[in-house]
Amino acid sequence: MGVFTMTQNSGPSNSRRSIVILTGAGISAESGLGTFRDKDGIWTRVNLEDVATPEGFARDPVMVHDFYNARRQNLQDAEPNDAHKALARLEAEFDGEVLIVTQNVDDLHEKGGAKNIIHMHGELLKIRCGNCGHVCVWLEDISLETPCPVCKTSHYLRPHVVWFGEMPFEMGRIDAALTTCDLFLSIGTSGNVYPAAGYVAQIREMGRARSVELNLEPSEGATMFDDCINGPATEIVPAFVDQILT
Ligand code: BJW
Repeated sequence: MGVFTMTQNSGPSNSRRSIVILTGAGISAESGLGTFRDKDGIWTRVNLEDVATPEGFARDPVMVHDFYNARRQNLQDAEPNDAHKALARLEAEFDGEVLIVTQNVDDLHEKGGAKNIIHMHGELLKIRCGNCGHVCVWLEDISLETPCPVCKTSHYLRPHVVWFGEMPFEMGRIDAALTTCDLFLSIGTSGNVYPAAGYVAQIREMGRARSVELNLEPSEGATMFDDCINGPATEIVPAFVDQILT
């Protein structure tokens, strides 16, 4: 069976085909950005309750700023890899809709040339003001004294990322895309964090789309997918995209 065989119940034959691609830290691993839960992952070095929860930020904002300042600087040296570029090529050349729903806070999909992207866990190169709500691109370090560029108040800036216990962004748009897609790909995510971890179950329940996991190794939910392809993203993603486009 081809990698993108429309199922019998996948909608009217003249409807435009649609692909939703969920990505996680594994797609950026070969660009030098750390994953979270692998043996040398970020959560083996820092306690996630300290740096990735609103409670941790309230307890020790300086530590949280230090953590994100370092990652913000590190990200600016990172380059997209062949997996990011292959997804951008898919978006440009596929005769239908391609939506990338990334859990990643990096900008490597954009740098790789993709355009239709939802950052459900936010963006590391943006900040948000807790006082006036202003969101903007920010490449420098932030401290408690850094004033908001709009309301000028200090002590309220935070990274524009989604911490545990906070609502991910654009949930309605993601749900709508999952409901109508014909192919669901999950790339480089361990399937530990909800709601993203539940998308494959939603896809299965609807019985409309084919689901494929592309990951270094089988994830927690691998058995939920119709197919699994294992290996480094820079190898398996370009090969898979080639198959779809031919
Ligand atoms: C390679 C590779 C290579 C390596 N090639 N592959 C049940 C339902 C709903 C919610 C919950 C629930 N149970 C619990 C919750 C709450 C919670 C949650 O999920 N907790 C779990 C720990 C159980 N979720 C939340 O709080 C979320 N909000 C929420 O649920 O709001 C309410 C709501 C309810 C119902 C519906 C809708 C909403 C918010 C979660 C926020 C997560 N934030 C973080 C930090 C972001 C900022 C930052 O970067 O610091 O997001 S945590 C971290 O994990 C980050 C990631 O996006 C996320 C996922 O990690 P990811 O990408 O999967 O990375 P890894 O490291 O886990 O996996 C990497 C994979 O790549 C591995 O499999 C490797 O093998 C592979 N790999 N190299 C290919 N070269």
